[in-house]
Amino acid sequence: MYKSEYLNRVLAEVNAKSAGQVEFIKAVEEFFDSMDFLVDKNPDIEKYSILERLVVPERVISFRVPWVDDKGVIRVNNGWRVEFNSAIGPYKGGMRFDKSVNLSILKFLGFEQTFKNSLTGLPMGGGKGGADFDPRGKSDGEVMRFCQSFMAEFYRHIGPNTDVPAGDLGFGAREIGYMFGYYKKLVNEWNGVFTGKGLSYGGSLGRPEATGYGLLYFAQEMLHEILHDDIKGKKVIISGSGKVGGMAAQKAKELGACLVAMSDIEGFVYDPNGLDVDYIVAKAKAKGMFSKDYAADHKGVKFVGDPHEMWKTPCEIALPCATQGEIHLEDAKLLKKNGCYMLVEGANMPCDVEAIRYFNENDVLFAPGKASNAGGVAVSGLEMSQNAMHLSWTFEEVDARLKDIMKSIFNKCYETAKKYGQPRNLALGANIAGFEKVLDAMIAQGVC
Ligand code: 2IT
Repeated sequence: MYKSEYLNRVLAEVNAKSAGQVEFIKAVEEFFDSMDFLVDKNPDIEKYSILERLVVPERVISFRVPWVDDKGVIRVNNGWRVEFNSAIGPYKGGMRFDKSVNLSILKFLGFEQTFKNSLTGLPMGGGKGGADFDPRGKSDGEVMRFCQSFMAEFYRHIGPNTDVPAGDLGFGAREIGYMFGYYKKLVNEWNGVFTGKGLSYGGSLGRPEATGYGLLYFAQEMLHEILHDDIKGKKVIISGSGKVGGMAAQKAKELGACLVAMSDIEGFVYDPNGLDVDYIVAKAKAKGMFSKDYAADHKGVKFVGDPHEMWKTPCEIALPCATQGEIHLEDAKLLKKNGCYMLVEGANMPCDVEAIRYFNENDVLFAPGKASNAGGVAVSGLEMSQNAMHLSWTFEEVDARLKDIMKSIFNKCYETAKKYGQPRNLALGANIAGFEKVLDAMIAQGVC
């Protein structure tokens, strides 16, 4: 229950109209926690029915993706693109290929993306898409045929000024390449319709590193500006062996942090003296996982065959970088009990709304993914600029811009949180600061 009757009414509508969409409803609830500080102060929000409009995607595209596997069997998956909000720029956001993908998850991700993209300061709206297709264990030929079948429908909905997809879980350089190639063939035009492209065809240096590096730049800002401390020597734990986790581990090491535990889908490894980050990054890149090999190759390291158990590990800073719903209230309590005083989300909503409330009430400094993992989409925005200008920047130039953007996102969140009398509540700061620009744009553009 919110203080504001308006919020209670809109949430009831969301519950009724999006019944069963658990992830999406949770994302709206978390966002409304922050809106409760704002809606009474700004009557325009209710007057223009902004929240009623904001919780309904502008467009949802849902389609059949038939493809032929290596044995000649015809297979069918579901494909989607949720074009959530284009008030401040073309729809922008990643594509997820995973068995778990459904409309609820894509709506939650597209909703979050709208505020994340706004926080970057770049002109990008929010969108997200994908398929309930698992590329793991599929041959390159199968993945290519799937991507081409997907694009045979998808091409008509996207474009460099309309909707610009990128990667997410299960959707990396290979998938982007196949999709981009087929798009180009269908529309007979070379343009920057995807970001995260390979370097040989318009990709940006620094894009693969951007989310993980940006996460650490954001964490450093939190430490410097709020806790008057530094990450050097801090005991850090990271979940997830994908690009975000790997690049976060690499930057954490470079900044002098001590990575004591890290997980993949098979389990986690723990060494209070610090893990070998180079080994982990190389192994994860080659195989997608590392923990079992790490334990076999390093004497005295502890291996546990359940990644979720890692949240019981003592640490100072936790960086969940795997996926949504990794950290529940009980995990949050254990983290706090075992010394964790700062949690920075690398994934999208790895923490449940109850866990976030607990952190904020119990002195664990928390940063929401829509702010702290925005480095990925920020560098996607820089890739769009480079494509539009027909030039490419150096890694150093992109990295310097990324650092500036992460600093500026942190400042917006922190200043907004202070303005609302909740200086340590960066989730509040991120939600309100991300929302305000979208609000202005929606009011200015009338009822559409
Ligand atoms: O969640 C995210 O921000 C992404 N998957 C990246 C989106 C993008 O357009 O680069």
